[in-house]
Amino acid sequence: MSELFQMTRRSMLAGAAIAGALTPLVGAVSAHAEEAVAKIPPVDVASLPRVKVDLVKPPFVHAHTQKAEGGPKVVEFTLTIEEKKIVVDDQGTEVNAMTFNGSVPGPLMVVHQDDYVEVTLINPETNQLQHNIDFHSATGALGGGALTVVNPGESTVLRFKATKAGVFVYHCAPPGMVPWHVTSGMNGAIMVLPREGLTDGKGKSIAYDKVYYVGEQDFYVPRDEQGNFKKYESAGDAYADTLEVMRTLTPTHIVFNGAVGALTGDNALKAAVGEKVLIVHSQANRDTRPHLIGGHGDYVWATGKFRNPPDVDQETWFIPGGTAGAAFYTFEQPGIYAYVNHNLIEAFELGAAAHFAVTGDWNDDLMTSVRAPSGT
Ligand SMILES: [Cu+2]
Repeated sequence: MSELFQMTRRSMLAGAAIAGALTPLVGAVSAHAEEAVAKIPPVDVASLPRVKVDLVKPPFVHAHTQKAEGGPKVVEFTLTIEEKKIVVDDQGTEVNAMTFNGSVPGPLMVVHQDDYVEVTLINPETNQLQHNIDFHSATGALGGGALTVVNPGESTVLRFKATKAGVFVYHCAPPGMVPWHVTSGMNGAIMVLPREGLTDGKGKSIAYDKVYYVGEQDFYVPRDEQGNFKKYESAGDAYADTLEVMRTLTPTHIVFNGAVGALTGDNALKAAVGEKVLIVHSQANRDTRPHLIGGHGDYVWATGKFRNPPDVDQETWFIPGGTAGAAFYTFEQPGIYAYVNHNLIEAFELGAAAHFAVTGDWNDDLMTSVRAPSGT
């Protein structure tokens, strides 16, 4: 424990140093902002309507409209940081996770372009570590990371304008400890929809019937001399050993939504033939290459940014680490589909796989068993 507190204190000191180093930057930004204000009429944020959103646990996504109704709004979210043990496979392997709102990944937030995102970040005093949040969708101050460092018992409110449409990662980025927090589960995504909703890149609207959020996570669990995964009382106790495994760049687990099997079998994602499904997929740390076995990506924004026309009819798409991507597909056949990271070792040996369970009528025209497997 004393080691943990020393570490926390060290990270606090590092935080103070970074905050100090940033002061001139923030000042410079303010000076530029004043120039910009002279050219662009300022938005009176206080006069904008406010909407409070209750976030839901992935793979589900809170209710939202795909086309914006009215003008820009201030959209309020609350993220409570939870340090907790989670089990990441069916052997009972534990990770001393760090989470936004208790889940890995954190919840998907949805707003429209030019809305203001107002996030209350709470670090309860029951936690032991310092945290913050860096939004890849935000502009300035390390994505908000420099303005949101909270110690246990503190909270903060950050507001940023969602200027760019797309799906974007957010993650914790505490001074000196960024990769440890990110690979302990502290990441999620935000979807900034174009105000007119999604289009095929040629002006045709493509509304989805359902949206699912898949957060891919690499874990680095230390082993004992016998090769068994070790357990620790707290994240702080696990830190030194975990860092050693992290530095090998070889994850012990690569999973969707926090655990092997979190989205398979009884937990399969549900759809029906004819349903248009948007899959938002984030990976805050490593590259990934989603593939829907037996299906396709009809429209794919692999790097997730909606001002680019989507790629069409994709088999596998590449999402670089630190990015969220989006794929839109209309299911055409019933059955169980595996949705995997098509590094198949990562999918089948390390856990990066989900299932879609699709109901509906089989289309013989698309596929028929002409002769079932049999002896010759
Ligand atoms: Cu953190």
